[in-house]
Amino acid sequence: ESESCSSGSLSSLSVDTQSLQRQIEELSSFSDSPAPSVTRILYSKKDVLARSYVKKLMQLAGLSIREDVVGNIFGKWEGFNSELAGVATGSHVDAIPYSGKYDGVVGVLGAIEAINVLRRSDFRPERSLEIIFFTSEEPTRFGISCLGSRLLAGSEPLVSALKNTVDSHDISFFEAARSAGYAQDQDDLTSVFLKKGFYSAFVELHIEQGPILEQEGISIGVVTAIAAPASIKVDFEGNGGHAGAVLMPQRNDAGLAAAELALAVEQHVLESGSIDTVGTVGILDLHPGAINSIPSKSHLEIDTRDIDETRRNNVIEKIHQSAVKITKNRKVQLSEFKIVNQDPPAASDESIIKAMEDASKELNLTHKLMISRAYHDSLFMARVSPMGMIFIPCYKGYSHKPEEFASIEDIANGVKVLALTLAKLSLG
Ligand code: HGY
Ligand code: MN
Ligand code: MN
Ligand code: MN
Repeated sequence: ESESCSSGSLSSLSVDTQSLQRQIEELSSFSDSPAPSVTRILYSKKDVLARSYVKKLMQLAGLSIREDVVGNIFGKWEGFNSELAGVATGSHVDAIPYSGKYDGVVGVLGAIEAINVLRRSDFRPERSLEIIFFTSEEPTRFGISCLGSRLLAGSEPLVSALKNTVDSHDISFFEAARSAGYAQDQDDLTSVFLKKGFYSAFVELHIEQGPILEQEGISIGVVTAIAAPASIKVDFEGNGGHAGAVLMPQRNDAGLAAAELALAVEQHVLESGSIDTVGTVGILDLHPGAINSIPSKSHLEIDTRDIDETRRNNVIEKIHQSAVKITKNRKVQLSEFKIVNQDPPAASDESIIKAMEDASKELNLTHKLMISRAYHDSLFMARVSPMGMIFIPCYKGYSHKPEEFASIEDIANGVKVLALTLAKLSLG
């Protein structure tokens, strides 16, 4: 079939918005926090329920399903030239505590609906189309972001790290994976690695998680690059003691050391000279956590990012220097300064950018080239396949909180652009 006739006949794509909306609501009910928030942690009971819910939708869409040892789930539509490398799409459904119902979900349920849209248009893919449900994109349980896509991208350091990784309840990664029905007989995680060239393209549909598309009234974001994320774990220790009896000169307060470092993160980020440098301290625990006991331990987790990797690394270096300076001034110990991940940014593939732009134009949808400040599984898929991302607007750019919202019209636009882009790439 020639590309023009297929994409030409595809311009009248119809999305079943009613069932897609219902699926988004039903999926959001698998949550460990009350509606409208969503909390869905890797390998939890709610995560397992969400997995079976999505697998059922994949089956209904006529996809053949397989799962790898850590629970990346694949739904495949065999192409008529299936010996060619396939085209993949997908996202995640795990959700950080008290977050929203669209982050990741739009790229999984929307991908399944995109397949249904293509089937309804009598399209037949040349290259197989495969949906990937990444096992865990959020760092919540084990402190490692994009765990599934890092392994798919062949991360040896992650394979060894997972051998002795435990969550905050001291449950090991493998124990947790087994409780969800994965990693049964083998703990050789290299079986997850994708062979280079396994996919000819990977495209992810996602809410923007920023305000630009909504503010500018643009329907589609065509992502050109994904910013470089990094996370750091820091522990300070002091002598603690009675909050009334110990005089100030005798104190080495681990809590105040943490507070000073948190403000240092902000200062180094603001000094970077670019609006693209960001940083925050999203986790700050004090021990023993009693109002009248001087903190003897503090634990911080720092998230800092930039579209420019060198600038981001300079900030990390300065944060480390501040941590050391604080230990000297406050006579506390720096018992841990661990860079958990320090990833490079990723650029989208030019031909995929063109396919997404052409699809938006053919569908008469306004679009804008833009960077993604949030990271995604696409950041790691870009290491093993040409990558692209499609953004849709979300309410005031809200994300990672219960007010997160995307209209079904915007979601349907994203699904159509994804469907047409997949069609183009699968005939390529
Ligand atoms: O944090 C992120 O950028 C992603 O949304 N998990
Ligand atoms: Mn997220
Ligand atoms: Mn996400
Ligand atoms: Mn620690």
